[in-house]
Amino acid sequence: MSADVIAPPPPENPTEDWLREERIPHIWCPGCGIGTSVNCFTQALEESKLDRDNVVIVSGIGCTGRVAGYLKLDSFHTTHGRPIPFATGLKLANPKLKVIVYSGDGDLFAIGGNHFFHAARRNVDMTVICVNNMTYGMTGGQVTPTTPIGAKATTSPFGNIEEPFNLPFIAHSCGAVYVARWTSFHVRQLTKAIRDAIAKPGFTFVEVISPCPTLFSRRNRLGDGLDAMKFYKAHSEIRNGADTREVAISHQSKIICGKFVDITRTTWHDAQAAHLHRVMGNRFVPPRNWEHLIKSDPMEDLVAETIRDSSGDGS
Ligand SMILES: Cc1ncc(C[n+]2csc(CCOP(=O)(O)OP(=O)(O)O)c2C)c(N)n1
Ligand code: SF4
Ligand SMILES: [Mg+2]
Repeated sequence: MSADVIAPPPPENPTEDWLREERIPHIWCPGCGIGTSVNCFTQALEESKLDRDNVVIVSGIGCTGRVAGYLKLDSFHTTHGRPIPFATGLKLANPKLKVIVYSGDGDLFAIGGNHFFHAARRNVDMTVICVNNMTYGMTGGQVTPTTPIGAKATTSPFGNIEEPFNLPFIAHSCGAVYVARWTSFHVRQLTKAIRDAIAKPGFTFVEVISPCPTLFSRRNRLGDGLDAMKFYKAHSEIRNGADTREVAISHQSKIICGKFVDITRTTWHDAQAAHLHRVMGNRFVPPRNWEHLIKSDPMEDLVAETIRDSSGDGS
């Protein structure tokens, strides 16, 4: 090329605006599904048209836990297993925030399992995105609570014998108001699911079945990231509204995907406000930014009355 020919600028990455580019290149291996999920996430945020000053992302520890650090949002890379209580604290301190937890199957359902159950039970208003690669990727490929029976891991070289969790069933039975599962092959559906989950008040959950080619796939002789995409394409069945008891995943078996749960239940904040108003009457002062929370509240009249009453002279 002659010296006076100017090369065209590289094409803009559609997610550029959401990434802390100074932190790129990222740590994820070639063919890993985490990056694909982030692409869907940033697309969902773009489509959601949220005020990004009010969006926070919280991750735990793991390869997936690194997501928070790459996003140009108020982001928190917390300790292993603790993103949900951290996120709950953020939401309590400022109910106006849109709080999103983004972490791995090990982080959210092994060490962090207890927190997941109770945040869902309480219907704390947050979205939890779990990248389920069925292994502890970051620490070398050990068994997690989602590793299928028969799959090999560093801690089960002859194959896992422990019954894995069925994550949509757990989320549903603990009280989540929105539950969906897609694979990292289903990018459009995953993007829409994340968008819908973020838009819905209450505890919402999106599971992303994702390959870990370096540790899980290699040890189980499942090929590379592209082989995983071919597998997801050939072996996924979309069944919206499926009974969550029937969507468990076995080793290299069919993966049932779709939106399984979409219900309405009073959120923790709304229940708390209504209750305190009942008990304390006009002495109850609603939290800061309360108006934002009551928009889709099933007890809207009661809470609106709370605000009206407490904005009076307090007598
Ligand atoms: C208290 C504590 N125990 C153990 C660890 C080690 N550790 C770091 S990441 C991780 C597993 C993460 O697995 P997962 O959440 O599935 O994320 P992935 O790497 O697969 O994306 C473990 C056990 C730790 N950092 N802190
Ligand atoms: S070790 Fe596995 S989960 Fe971690 S970045 Fe590599 S492929 Fe992804
Ligand atoms: Mg994992």
